[in-house]
Formats: sequence, structure tokens, C-alpha cells
Amino acid sequence: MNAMKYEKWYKEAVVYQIYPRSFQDSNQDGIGDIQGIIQRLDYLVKLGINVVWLSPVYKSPNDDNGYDISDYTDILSEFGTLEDWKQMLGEMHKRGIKLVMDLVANHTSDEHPWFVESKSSLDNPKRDYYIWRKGKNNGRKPPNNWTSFFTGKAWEYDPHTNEYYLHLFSKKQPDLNWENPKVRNETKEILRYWLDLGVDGFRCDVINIFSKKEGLPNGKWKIALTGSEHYLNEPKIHEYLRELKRDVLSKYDCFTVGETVFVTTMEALEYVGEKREELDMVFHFEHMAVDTINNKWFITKFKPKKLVKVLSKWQEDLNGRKHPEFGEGWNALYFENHDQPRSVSRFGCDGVYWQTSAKMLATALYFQKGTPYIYQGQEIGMTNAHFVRLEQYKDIETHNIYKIGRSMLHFTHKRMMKKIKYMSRDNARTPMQWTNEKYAGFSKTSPWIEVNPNKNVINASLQQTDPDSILSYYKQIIALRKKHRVLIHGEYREWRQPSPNLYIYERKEDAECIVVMTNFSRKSILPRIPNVLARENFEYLMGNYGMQPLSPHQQMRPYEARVYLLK
Ligand code: TEU
Ligand code: CA
Repeated sequence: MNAMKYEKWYKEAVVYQIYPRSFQDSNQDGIGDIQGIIQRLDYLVKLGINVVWLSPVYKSPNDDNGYDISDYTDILSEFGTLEDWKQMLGEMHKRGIKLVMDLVANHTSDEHPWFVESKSSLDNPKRDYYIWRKGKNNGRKPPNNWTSFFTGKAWEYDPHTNEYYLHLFSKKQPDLNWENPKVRNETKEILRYWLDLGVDGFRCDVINIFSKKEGLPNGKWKIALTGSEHYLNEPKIHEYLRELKRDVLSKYDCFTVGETVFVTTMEALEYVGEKREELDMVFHFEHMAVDTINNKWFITKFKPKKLVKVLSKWQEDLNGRKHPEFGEGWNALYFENHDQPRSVSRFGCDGVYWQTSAKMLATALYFQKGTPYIYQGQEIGMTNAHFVRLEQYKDIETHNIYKIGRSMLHFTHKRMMKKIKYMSRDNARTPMQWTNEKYAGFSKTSPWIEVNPNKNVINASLQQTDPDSILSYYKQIIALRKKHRVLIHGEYREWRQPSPNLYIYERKEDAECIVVMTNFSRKSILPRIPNVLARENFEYLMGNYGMQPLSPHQQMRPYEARVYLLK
């Protein structure tokens, strides 16, 4: 394909994330797979989404559920074959659905042939593909004090060559050395391989930590992620991203969304500002930290006001007015993914107001400016797993934090289980609830991770025929976004409220203006609406308390959401 300027279709897209292990099992081995995805494509068409982001399906020993890749160009046999994958892509494209693959290039699996070679000897040509260093104190101590995202030291000793290798995640995920041009070229080859097969974009795993500061200096001690100031947003990552864009991505009609951990809005603009030629959008984590203090395992009560403040900040700062030199940036709108607890359990209420609050959250988020991302099951209001025993959890991060919490911080079992129950990534990884069958229609056999016990109440099949279901509400939201251009391109402005629990904003472009009103609490609250605006100025478009037209001045009931067209 030749280099040319393409329309930015991703701005009008609605993305659905599939976590393949937990979506649909087609051959009854308890593990979701590619044929399973094909079976469910018509469900996605009905939902109205037009892009799928597929979490990794590559060959992997599954130390971190596929985020540890041992072959970037082939499919894990549990999921199917490359032929299955090609069939899936064809079936998606036939239905007008584009496919975004997960690019995990900060690290490989330790079973990847590159690493196997790299560790075989000091002078192996692939030695420099990874980050090897001699230990301190005659090799007895790691090269520096950095710690891993999954807790513990970020270095592993290899007795064979008497050196340590860096792993910012598990020790089975050695970090690649991005300062080595050969590593960047390998990545370009991988990108070309999938693009030539027809994929439409990439979600780039932890893209802002690829470049590590020269000399790998010690970090300031922190409760978590000691050393991170030496690899978060290092200047060279921007060069590398422009290189990938220039040499590969710009030659295809595709988009990229980078997962960028701990970025501020200004740092994000350096990645996504239109003049930067780096990424098209990023997933930031600021709103995922509003119920924590410094670290995801130090959990504090959720306060809607904090969330609203962060959401508005990202909307305002990315419009590029503060930093015209970067150009405008585009937001990725998400409340959930495979690493986060379920939003209805976290920011809503998964009890009495389960349905109302799930709809309210979707209203608050998806009318903002940016591309919506829906994580599988979110559209039916799936809740946290509510597991009670440690063995029910499968995630490596969860088990690591349990061990550290118990042994180093001397927290009780009960205290650790409480944290895990709230924050474990497995909350999002339980099987998709399709039906009320024994295994929720996900599989006919016991799945790799237990089904949420609430599958009889919460499942897609119940909701498909119910016009008042969360699923039907999601369809309405997506349809409304398609109908009103202002919801794609309109400016965002918050209507600040005296109550910390109300969130109201407008989207405006030329004469068109849409007002979105949400109540994040179980109390009824009077909204503050400019007096000059009379009831007649508002045309009711949708809401979660039924279709009767309401005055915008009226009290917002518990977890109520209302959307109006302002005339
Ligand atoms: O996640 C990166 C990341 O920093 C976190 O979201 C992290 O997984 C965790 O929640 C830390 O507390 C990406 C992937 O999304 C995640 O599934 C992988 O485990 C990780 O990278 C490594 O590839
Ligand atoms: Ca299977």
C-alpha cells in the first residue's frame, strides 16, 4: 500500500474488547477460543460496535495469560490456528467490524527463541535483544533497586552467564532492549506481518515504558515501582514511536491506541497530539486510581467528585489549547478492561441499583469526546467475581500480591482477601455470561476460571429480549452517537454542580448541543441548570428512568441519567 492520508475513521468507531480466554468456548475444553468468537459476531453486530480489540492470541506459555508471547506470528493452539484467525478476520470484515490486535513489545516470554538464544551465552548475537547486566557486590546483588509491576525485584539472576536480566513484569517476561535497532526492526516486521494479513490497528501494551534511562540508575525508594522515574516516558520512546509510524504504520489504513501507565495529560499529548505523528490515542490510568492511594492495593472509598474531576481534566487538556505545539489529542473512553475491576461494582452499585447505575455509568462516559471502549460483559452489567477463596483466583498478579502482603507487610489473610476481592484483575476475567446454563453458555464444561454465581440474573440472553435491559441501553447509546455528529466532534464543557455527586456536561458544535446529566449517588439531588433555559429548550433523548419526558430542572433520582438535545 502506498503512503497517503486516510480519513480518521477511528474517531467514529465504537470498540469492543475481547479477552479471548473468557469470551466463548467452542470445543468444550473450558477455554475461550477463536471459533467461539466467530459464533458471537452477530451479537456484536447487533450491539452496534464496529471495531474489536482482541487481547493476545499469540503463542504463549500463559504465565500472564498471553501477555508473555513466545511467537508473535502464530496462534496459541488453545485458541485455534492461523487459519481460524484468518477466517475470523474475514467474518469480521464481512460484517463491517475492524480488528485491532494487541502488540506486546516491551517484553517477550522467556520461552521466546530470542530469549533462549540470548541467555545461551554472553556473545550470542541476540544477547543485546534483552537487558543484561552484571550484579553488584561481586554479583550477589541485582544491578539496581528497581521493582516489578507484579511486586518483588525486577531482576532475575541467570547462573549460566552469571548476569541478571531485567523484567518489569513477571520473571517469565524479560524486557526487550529497545535501544537496539534490531529489536525495533523485529517489531516492524511483526507489525507488517499482521497489517499485510489485514488487521486494522494495534493496542500497544505499556508503550510508554519501552525506553530505559542509560546506565539504569537506582530509583528513589517507593512503596511500589521503585525505579519507574527511569523508564516512564523517557525521551527516546518518542523517537521510536515516530520511527514505527514513519516506517510502517503510516503506510497502512490503521490506528494505534497506546496503553500508557501513569501519564499526565501533558505527557499524553506528546504521544497523541496530531502534530506529533506518534499514536492516535492512549489509555491513561488517572481515573483508574481515584479509589486508591499511591498504589492500586491501597484502596480508599470511591468519591464521584474525584472521578469527575479527572474525566473533565482529560477532556479539556487533550483539546490541545494549552499546548498548540502538539496539536489536538483524541481520548480513549474506558471504565473497564481485562486489568480492572468491573465498573458497576466499583463506581456504581451492584446491589439494588445494579441496572440503573450500570446505565448511568455508560451515559456519563460514552457521550464524552473520544472513542468508546466497551469491555466484554460491561454491556450487560457484569459485576465483580465475588470469589471467597484464594484458589478461585488465577491471576499471577493477585497471587504475588497476596504473598507479599502476608509475608512482608504482615497483613492478615482477611485483609488481603478484602483487597483482592475489590481489585483483582480476575474480577474482569470470569467467563462471559451468555445464558443461565450451568457454565453461563460460555462452555459445556467447567471453565478455566469459575463463572460468576450471578449468571442466572445477569446474562445476555435475558437482556437481548428486554427493551429496558442494560444491553438495550448500550445499543441506544451507540445508536445516538451515530445519529448526532456533535457527539463525535462537539466541544466538551462541564456544567459544574454544587453537589459532588452530580456530573453534567454538554457537547456542542455550531448550533447543536447535547446535555448529559448523571447522578453518581443513591440520593435524589436537584441539578443546577441555568435559569434562562426553560423546559421547552430541552428535548429529551434518552435516560435510565424510562422514556417519559422529564424537565431538566427536576431532581435527579438515585443513579439517574438523562440526555437532552438543547434547542
Ligand atoms: O498492563 C500494564 C499495567 O501496568 C497494568 O494494568 C497491570 O497489568 C496491572 O494492573 C498492574 O497493577 C498490561 C496488560 O494490560 C496486562 O494484562 C499485562 O499483564 C501487562 O501489561 C504486562 O504485559
Ligand atoms: Ca476452547
